[in-house]
Amino acid sequence: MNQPLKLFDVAGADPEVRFSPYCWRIRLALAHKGLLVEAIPWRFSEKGVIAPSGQGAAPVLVDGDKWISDSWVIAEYLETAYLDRPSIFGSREAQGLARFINQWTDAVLTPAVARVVLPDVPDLLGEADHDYFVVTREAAFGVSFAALIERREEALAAFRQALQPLRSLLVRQPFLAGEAPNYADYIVFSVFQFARIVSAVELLEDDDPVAGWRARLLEACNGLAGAARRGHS
Ligand SMILES: N[C@@H](CCC(=O)N[C@@H](CS)C(=O)NCC(=O)O)C(=O)O
Repeated sequence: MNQPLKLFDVAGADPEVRFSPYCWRIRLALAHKGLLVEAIPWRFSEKGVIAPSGQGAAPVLVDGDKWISDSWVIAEYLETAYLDRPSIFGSREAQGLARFINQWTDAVLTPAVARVVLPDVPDLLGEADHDYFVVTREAAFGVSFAALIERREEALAAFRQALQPLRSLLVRQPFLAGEAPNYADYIVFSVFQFARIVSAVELLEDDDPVAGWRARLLEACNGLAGAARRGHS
């Protein structure tokens, strides 16, 4: 029980550049629970290393002899396995609502932000990952990176528009979870953190209430996200 947890965490050619939104929400969940973790840099070309998890995507959490994949499954595992630690959901009811936020984020926000910043990712990757990333993501989005670059302004406007439900909540309260952040905040914030690490594009206008919330989350958990290395100057 006392051996440290391990997390396979997607990294760029520079092992300190950690950019996966799914990994970021778990790193914040672990910090929220005060759990120490060894966040091991993992590249797309290293599928063999995470084979015991039975699939090929990160994050993968290793807790003793347990290998757990999929960020939502990992979050629920952490909540149950470490019940004595601060809750990342707040309550059973809030856990259900967080699941909706997870699905909304991954179905709506993550693709919307990806259309803005995805073309900046390959520059951060090593040789073994570069072409794989371009080919798989161009196929997934059905569009070339060259076309994404051309349509960046349009994609940025669509992303800002998609934030409206978040914006109207954040003018009323400091966090999605209320007065203090929890996993619901970490899920949505992880998308902004991904963009911040991989791209110099500014996603938000200065006076957007979402920008104030993002700044508060960069400071949360002892400034974990704010201290992260960005892949560009
Ligand atoms: N639903 C999964 C998604 C995980 C995922 O897609 N991870 C990406 C990195 S952001 C990955 O490792 N992809 C492997 C690949 O493209 O080969 C979760 O929530 O953890």
